[in-house]
Amino acid sequence: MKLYYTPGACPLAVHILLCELGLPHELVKVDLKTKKLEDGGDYLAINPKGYVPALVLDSGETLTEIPAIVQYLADTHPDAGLLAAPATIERTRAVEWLTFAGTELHRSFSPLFNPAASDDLKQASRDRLAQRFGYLNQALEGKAYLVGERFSVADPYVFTILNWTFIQKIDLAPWSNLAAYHQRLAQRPSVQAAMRAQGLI
Ligand SMILES: N[C@@H](CCC(=O)N[C@@H](CS)C(=O)NCC(=O)O)C(=O)O
Repeated sequence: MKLYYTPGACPLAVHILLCELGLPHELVKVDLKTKKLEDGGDYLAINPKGYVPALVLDSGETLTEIPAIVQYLADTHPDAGLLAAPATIERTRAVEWLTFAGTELHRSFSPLFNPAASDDLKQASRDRLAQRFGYLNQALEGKAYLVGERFSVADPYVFTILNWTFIQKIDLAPWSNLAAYHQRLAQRPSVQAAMRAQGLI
């Protein structure tokens, strides 16, 4: 498999999962400004959407969109227990968290990384994130992971997004469950392996 990524960006969620599942993979770095690969190749020829991640399977099929990719990886490796069976509440909870991560957390961060975004929009995004972090903090009360008692496909995505709080100087201290959750996941071997491979630690 080939994972098209940019260090520290959201493909880290997929990368963690590949490490968690022990799946052999090649990393291909994408320059998001130029849409070029390190060898000068055109990323748009791989993923016309122009954003990362893209995961090219050994069959040649290209998958995009984090919730879709991680569900595919977990469903094709059911023994790892990273995602419950379809039509169960536990499965739906995992998809609920993946959607929350993508549409509420990830999207709220986007203006903070956008040099063209106004200060007002950036402040509104910080306020929105604070509200969502409050909810997440409550949901994590007494829990080690988002779904049930075990690590699932939802955790690497939320972990990846929480990493951006350090870049954006958002102090997690007011949300102690969230800070502890991030620290706990940061110790996980698959998380460390992916972060090391991306040069983040
Ligand atoms: N909906 C996409 C979002 C991916 C995304 O936002 N990727 C960012 C990096 S974290 C990106 O490549 N941004 C560059 C761009 O949009 O041109 C997914 O779930 O994979």
